[in-house]
Amino acid sequence: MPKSIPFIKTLPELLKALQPIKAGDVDAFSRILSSTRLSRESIQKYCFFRKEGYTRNLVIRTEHYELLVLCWDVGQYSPIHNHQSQNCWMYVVDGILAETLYSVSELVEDRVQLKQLKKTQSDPGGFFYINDEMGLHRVSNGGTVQAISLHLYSFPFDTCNIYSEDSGVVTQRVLQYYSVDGKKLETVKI
Ligand code: 2CO
Ligand code: FE2
Repeated sequence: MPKSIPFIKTLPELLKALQPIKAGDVDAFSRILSSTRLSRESIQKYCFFRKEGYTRNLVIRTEHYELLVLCWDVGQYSPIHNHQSQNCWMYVVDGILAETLYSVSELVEDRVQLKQLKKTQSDPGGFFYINDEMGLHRVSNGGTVQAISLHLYSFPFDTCNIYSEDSGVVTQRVLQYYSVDGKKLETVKI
């Protein structure tokens, strides 16, 4: 029987559980994220919204992983993107978020073909896992209230590929933090 752990309800508990885990231990990260039950209040310090798009707010970054709070206003969504061969877990703290999963063909003359595989909606407490072998995804807030999610990436990564659904053109995006440790950065670009 796999060892079960009690629910993690506060951010300090979550940080303590993550602290010894090394990149590559996918099971351990999955067990921790699936046992997490954080309220919006417990991560309020990291919540920033802006009208131009979702925000990425860094909680902690180590050599093995990074933990972010992402804030999605009503109607906001990510581009279709990959995860640079890293593991990605996403836990919904508040609101409702949808994940649309795509398969991608080989690159031919700088273009790919995308195929929508499925769309899954998640309430608070729900979580998704993805890596590049599973496909690409788009995350969207199609609900009527703000949404907040917790994202764990292992290893951390600073760029990803984004894919145009219409043309299949692939470009690289530099990923930016909107805030670090609860403080908005002055240097944020779109
Ligand atoms: N990967 C996207 C980002 O870090 C968010 S979608 O969930 O993984 O901006
Ligand atoms: Fe993602």
